[in-house]
Amino acid sequence: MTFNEFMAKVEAKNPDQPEFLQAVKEVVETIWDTYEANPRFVKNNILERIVEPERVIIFRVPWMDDKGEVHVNRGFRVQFNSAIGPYKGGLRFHPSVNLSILKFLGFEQIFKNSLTTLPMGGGKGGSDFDARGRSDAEIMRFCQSFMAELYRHIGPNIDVPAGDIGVGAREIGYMFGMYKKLNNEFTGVLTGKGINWGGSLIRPEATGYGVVYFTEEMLKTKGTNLAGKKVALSGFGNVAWGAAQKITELGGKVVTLSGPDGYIYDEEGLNEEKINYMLELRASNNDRISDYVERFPNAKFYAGKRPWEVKVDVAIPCATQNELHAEDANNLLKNGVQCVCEASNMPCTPEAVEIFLNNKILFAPGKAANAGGVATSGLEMTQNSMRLNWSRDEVDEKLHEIMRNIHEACRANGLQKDGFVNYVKGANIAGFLKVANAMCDQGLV
Ligand code: 2IT
Repeated sequence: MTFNEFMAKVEAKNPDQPEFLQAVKEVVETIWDTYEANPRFVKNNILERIVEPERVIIFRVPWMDDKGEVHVNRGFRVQFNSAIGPYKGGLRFHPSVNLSILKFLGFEQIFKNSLTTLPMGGGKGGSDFDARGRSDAEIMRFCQSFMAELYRHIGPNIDVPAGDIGVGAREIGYMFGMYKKLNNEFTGVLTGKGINWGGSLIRPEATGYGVVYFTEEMLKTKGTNLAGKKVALSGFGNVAWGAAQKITELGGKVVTLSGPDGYIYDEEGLNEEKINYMLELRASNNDRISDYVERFPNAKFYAGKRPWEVKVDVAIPCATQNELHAEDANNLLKNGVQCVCEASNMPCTPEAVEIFLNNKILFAPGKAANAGGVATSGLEMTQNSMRLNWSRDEVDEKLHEIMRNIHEACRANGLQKDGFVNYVKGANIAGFLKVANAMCDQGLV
């Protein structure tokens, strides 16, 4: 079978899933030669097996709003691959959620989790629930109803969900409470838990910190670092918050944030007060970055625009999939960007990725650069199993070490003859090999 024949088959099976097909194409394109060169993989038909989720659960989530009106959302859990550990991956609550998006995220999660070196399979789930304007009581009732079905499909050795867009400590708390009530069991079934009930220090910061550790490793290969560099971030949620903290701590200057309504440019750069304000903005449930300029009037708001038109040294997309297009990639390059590090999952379109790779700048794919979040979830699972808690420094040191190792695995597998490192290829090959070998070892299941 050729690569094109393979893709045609996957497309015919999943015609209505553009994000999933985009994620599959990127991975399979870059591992194709490695796959073909390994007769064991071909004989076991690993590729056709790896693009099919082991199981997909779709369920009804009924809930009542504060006025007594009944609403219905759709709930999902994609249990994609358990070759190297229990299914692991976040839950996303956002009106855009559908099966294509959760299959793309679940598929990416397989390779990301493999890269962390921890024993975690790949999964993802969520719902098309829209939290905008909802009260705390409504969010609690929704989370409880969601867990009233999900609980029968998950467990600390089966499937361990966590947060993603729209799911933070508050939602994890309500879901954990409901799981505990239904199962009468206190276990590490979710990660991202509160610090007093099984959570890990550093987990809230981990995705952003990890992205910055990875960025520093990339810059180091060019003999430089973040100190004094201007950085554009998109989004204003958990990932951007953690990244902004660590960049600022290392002497970099974060000059942009964004929301669905546009972006803000803050020439002075973010500081502790502004970074704390991001939490306030998120808790307000209104998704408006324009509020930032009311609080900090020296910043400017650009309605309906993306932050990639600003002149920066480093760009770190932290919002969502396909948020950085070919036109943005060209703008960034024209303005002399040296490094683009994906912090959200698949933020750059395939055309944008191609432009960065052709121009041979430092470019890191999300499944490598943002793996610090799920890696620290893995460390939370370890602490739960041991029934003890590590200190902040212990967790941070382990996270840092994991990110250095992921960078090295990408470099080793992505190094080209001319010395350029294709981190996309490196991440996909390194992540794939471990899972593919485990699948072969375990027979046809
Ligand atoms: O995309 C991701 O890696 C996450 N949302 C975190 C998943 C996790 O299980 O911590």
